[in-house]
Amino acid sequence: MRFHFFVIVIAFLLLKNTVYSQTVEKEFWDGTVYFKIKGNQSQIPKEWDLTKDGYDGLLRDLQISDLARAYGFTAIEKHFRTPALQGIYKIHFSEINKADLLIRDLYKLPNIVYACKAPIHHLFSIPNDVSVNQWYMNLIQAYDAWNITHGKAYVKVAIIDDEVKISHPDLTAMIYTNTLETLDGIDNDGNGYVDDIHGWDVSDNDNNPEPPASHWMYSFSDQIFSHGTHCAGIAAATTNNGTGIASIGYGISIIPVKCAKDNTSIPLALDAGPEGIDYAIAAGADIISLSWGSATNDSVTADAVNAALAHDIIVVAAAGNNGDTVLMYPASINGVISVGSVSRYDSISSFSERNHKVTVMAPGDSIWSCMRKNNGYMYQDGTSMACPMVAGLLGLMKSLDTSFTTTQLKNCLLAGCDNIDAINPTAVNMMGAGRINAYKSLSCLQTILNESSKKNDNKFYCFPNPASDKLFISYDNQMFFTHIEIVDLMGRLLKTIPLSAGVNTIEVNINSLSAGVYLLGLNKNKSRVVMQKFIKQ
Ligand SMILES: [Ca+2]
Ligand SMILES: [Ca+2]
Ligand SMILES: [Ca+2]
Ligand SMILES: [Ca+2]
Repeated sequence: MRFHFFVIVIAFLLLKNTVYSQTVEKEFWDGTVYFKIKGNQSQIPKEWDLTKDGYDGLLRDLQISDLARAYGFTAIEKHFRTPALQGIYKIHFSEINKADLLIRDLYKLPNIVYACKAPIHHLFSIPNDVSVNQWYMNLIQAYDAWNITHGKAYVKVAIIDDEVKISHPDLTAMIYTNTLETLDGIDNDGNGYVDDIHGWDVSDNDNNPEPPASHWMYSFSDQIFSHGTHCAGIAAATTNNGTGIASIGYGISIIPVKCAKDNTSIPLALDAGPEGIDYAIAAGADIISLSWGSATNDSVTADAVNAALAHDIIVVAAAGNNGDTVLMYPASINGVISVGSVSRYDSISSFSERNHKVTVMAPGDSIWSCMRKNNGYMYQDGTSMACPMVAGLLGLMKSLDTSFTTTQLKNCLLAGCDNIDAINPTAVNMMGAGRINAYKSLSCLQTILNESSKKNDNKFYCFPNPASDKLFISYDNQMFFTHIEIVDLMGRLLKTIPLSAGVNTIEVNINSLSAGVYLLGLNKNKSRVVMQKFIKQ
């Protein structure tokens, strides 16, 4: 019995993040630095997992063989695939007291862009055991919003977190499937990830983002490796299936990205958040949800977030849980939607950060969602919970019509917010646009649709319709549209046709399609501007 008690106390302390295995750094992973070089990317080895020979060769190429000896490098990792991030490497080294010296020496390299420590990104949730149900759906007018639209499966929210239990019965139907990938040990779609059919585990470099039952604390606490599952449920749990919970996203898909190692020394923290963002870019996420952060504005996380923004992805992040005005990152990076938390009475949650970078507030007190244990449900508090609610709402908004730009979606998210200043006089100007209101944000988008509905008449059409083997598509490309996509009614992409400038009619062979109704989407980068239905006979 005594032994048991001892183990549980240790588990509790670890949970509170008061005891780390960290010996040197409090806010950074010991023995880990990132660095980024510019230069000839073709010299970077093609293999993502370097062999021993590749490792030595890489040290020579990077001119860091001397540093490797001096600081006792144990591994050098290169995870990033997005072109803007490909110069980033992660070094693990044994001389853990010398991180600052190593960074100083890395800055002497000829092609260095930056070098920095790897921040511990803490998950912004707090255990909670209150017991009432999904009260927040009323507060944010979700029921009225769902009368306007449900979510569409082709809208994808990436949950970048410690795990996602993709087998949970209230999540599994909503997990995105990479249809270009088959389970055969080969990277079929060439995105750099082998067999990434249902997301990716960037920390352990495998295709299974599920929580690891092997972790020694797994059976001691329901909180361990359950955070991402909870967040995924808030954004996009299966809705109207007669089980568990509803989600604001109501039909959108989840890209699960695991960013904590199965054998992590610090539960409730991430070691590979930026790498997770990199994967979400590769997987074609529309929205990225980041329920974690640090007070450090490190270069790698900023680089990864900016790469996502450059890909026209909406990035949503939790504002932080210290209950003060400190800026946390990635939430406070320019262009990120920073989300604070309110209670059911619209009062700011005591734990929520409040500052001039907060973009919107969302319910984050006593949020009932999925947990990994027994495929059940639990309450959690935190800006961690408020964040995926906003990500899920943006997914619902994007589902209303594919033509919306990210700017229009963000503008209507903010325009729909309810002002809660009167309830929170001490936090005025530190709660962004106010508390989200799903119905008002969707109404805002409807207004835009009504105003623009006539403008695209007669500029994009197809014939004959119905068609049997050939479909002719006419378009006027003064707007620099990039491509046309053929999708089925489930939103699955079947064909991509690149466009050239000018007024054109192109011929498309549709022999491979089975009989049924399809959609033609005219696209500008990631945004579908117009859609047309056609019937294959
Ligand atoms: Ca792949
Ligand atoms: Ca494969
Ligand atoms: Ca795994
Ligand atoms: Ca459900």
